[in-house]
Amino acid sequence: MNAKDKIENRMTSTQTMLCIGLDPDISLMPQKFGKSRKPLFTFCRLVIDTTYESAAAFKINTAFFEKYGTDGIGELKQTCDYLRKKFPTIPLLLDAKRADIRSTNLGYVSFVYDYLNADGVTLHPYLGSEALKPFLDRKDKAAIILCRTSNQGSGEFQDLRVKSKGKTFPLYEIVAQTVVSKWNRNGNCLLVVGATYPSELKKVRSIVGDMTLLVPGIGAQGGEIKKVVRAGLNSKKSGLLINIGRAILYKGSAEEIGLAARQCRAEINLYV
Ligand code: OMP
Repeated sequence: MNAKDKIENRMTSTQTMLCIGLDPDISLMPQKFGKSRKPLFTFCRLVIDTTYESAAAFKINTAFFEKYGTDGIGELKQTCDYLRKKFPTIPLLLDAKRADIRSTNLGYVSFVYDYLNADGVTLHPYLGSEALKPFLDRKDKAAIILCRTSNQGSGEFQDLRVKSKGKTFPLYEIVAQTVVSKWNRNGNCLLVVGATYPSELKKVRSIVGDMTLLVPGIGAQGGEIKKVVRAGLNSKKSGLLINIGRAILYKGSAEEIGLAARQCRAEINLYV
């Protein structure tokens, strides 16, 4: 099954649009994890085991593992293997924000898809589709392309007005238009739009039809579930992977983490 179908199946079969962000930060975890031999893996395993019922997908951010060099990469691999083995029907998305020239991308593709066995990866659009071909050609995987990011300064480039066919549009709209009309030939593209920009999310939805959007920025970054769901649902009352990391991960005990995930999922469904 390809990644797009896997994501849609999971969302439909479990009635959830919650994506759990696995961003293991030792300074925010209960102290006992810091003393463990494999703190990142041990913490992620606990989060996976306590939240999987609420999860439409897990998004693993590699930065939190890369920070620890070879040990961190080992724990990243272990976390991916654990997820694939124990919950094979739950999509595993990698947040690594990759993109380079085409030949270099082949290395990234091997790391992400052959070594880690992920279902999709986040990508920068800046180098264009010619460079991203090794990702876009993978019909079985999801190419998750940054469109309008959640950070405060995202407008510096993404709001720049660009002329296209006699009209001007902000750059993020050009990205959305281009991805939906040209890059998505294999039906394997998703776009990233920050929860902190609900008006822009609404605009992107009007451009891309039913394409699934990955929406990070709820909670710790100030985004609100209600605004995201109202602005971003597609015509099937679906099409959102609402990513939440810190606002679930660092709630305390395993029970509290599980409860936080269930509450987020319920809040999302309240507005559908
Ligand atoms: P929390 O703010 O803790 O929920 O985590 C957000 C996660 O989403 C982090 O892993 C970010 O790197 C990621 N993210 C954003 O916060 N904003 C974006 O615009 C894009 C991403 C991403 O690509 O996932």
